[in-house]
Amino acid sequence: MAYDRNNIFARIIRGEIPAHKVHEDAHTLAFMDVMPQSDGHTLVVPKWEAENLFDLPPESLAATILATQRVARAVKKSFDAPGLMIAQLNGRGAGQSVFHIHFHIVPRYEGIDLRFHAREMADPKLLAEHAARIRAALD
Ligand code: DGP
Repeated sequence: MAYDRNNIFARIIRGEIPAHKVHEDAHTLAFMDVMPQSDGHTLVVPKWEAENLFDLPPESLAATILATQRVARAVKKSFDAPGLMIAQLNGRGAGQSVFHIHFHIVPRYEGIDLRFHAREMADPKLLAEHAARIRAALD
C-alpha cells in the first residue's frame, strides 16, 4: 500500500489538525492518544513518512525509539505507573488503524485490564491535563 499523505498523523505532524503534544524535535513528535486504553496513553511518531516499521530508515527509527524511551520515562513517572507497555502495530492484520508508524506508550497496573483499542474518545480537557503532566516530567 502506498503511504497516504492525508492520514491523520501526517496531518497532525504538519499542524493541520490539533493534538495534545508532549514532545517535539526535528525528527519526532509525541502526543496523547485521543482514545486512550489507559490514562496517559501517548503516541510517538517519526516525522518521516512511513506506514510501518519496515518502511522507516535507520536514522529515523533510532530517533523514534529514543524519543519513545524518553517520553515513556516521563509517562511512567507522571502516572506513577508500575508497568508500561510499548506497542507498535504493523498492518491491518495486526490491528493497525492509522497508517503512519507510531509507538504506543501505555501505563499498566497489575490486575487492571486495558480499555478497548481505538474505541472511546477521552474528554479533551483531561487529555490536555495529562499532556501537561507528562511535559512537566520530561528530563
Ligand atoms: P493503531 O491501531 O495502532 O494504528 O493505533 C491508532 C491509535 O490512534 C488508536 O489508539 C487511536 C488513535 N487515534 C485515532 N485517531 C486519532 C486522532 O485523530 N488523534 C489522536 N491523537 N489519536 C488518534
